[in-house]
Amino acid sequence: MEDSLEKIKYPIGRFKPADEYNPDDLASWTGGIRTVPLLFDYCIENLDEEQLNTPYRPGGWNIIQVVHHVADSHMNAYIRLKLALTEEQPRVSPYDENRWAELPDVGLVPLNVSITLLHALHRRWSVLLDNLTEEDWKRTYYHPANDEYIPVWQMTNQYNWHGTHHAEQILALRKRMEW
Ligand code: NI
Repeated sequence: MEDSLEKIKYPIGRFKPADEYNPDDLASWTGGIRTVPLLFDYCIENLDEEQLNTPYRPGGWNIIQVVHHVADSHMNAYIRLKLALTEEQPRVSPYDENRWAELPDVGLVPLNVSITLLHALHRRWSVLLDNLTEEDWKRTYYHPANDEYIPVWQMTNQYNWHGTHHAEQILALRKRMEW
């Protein structure tokens, strides 16, 4: 049976935010942020240029765009985290992820560069998360798109999901294509 579009777009399901958290959750989410670059190494192993240029779904981003998108998204997340930790409820800037994915760097820079970027970025990100105080986890930033105050614990929950979500899109494509 063919996978539904919903299943192809959301192989691990849509993000369901946790209502609350405990220290084990924080350790688990931080662990996911620490290790997801390794999952991307695995996702792209031995793919050739044509495979990398294949959309993960009809009309969707190709694998190269997916990986550069994760780097774009997670750079924004890291900046938001640092703003939340150093300012009082800072207003963060939304960005147009689809237009970002069409900018020239995405077409011109090999995706290995963004994989390397993810390894470096997630190293800094997870070390920072490993060293937060109980108070730090409750700090927030203001996201104008949904008029929401997002606490640091919740963004960590969300970005842990986000990395795996995109990696699994690639792995599911490989499985369907028998690559
Ligand atoms: Ni995304």
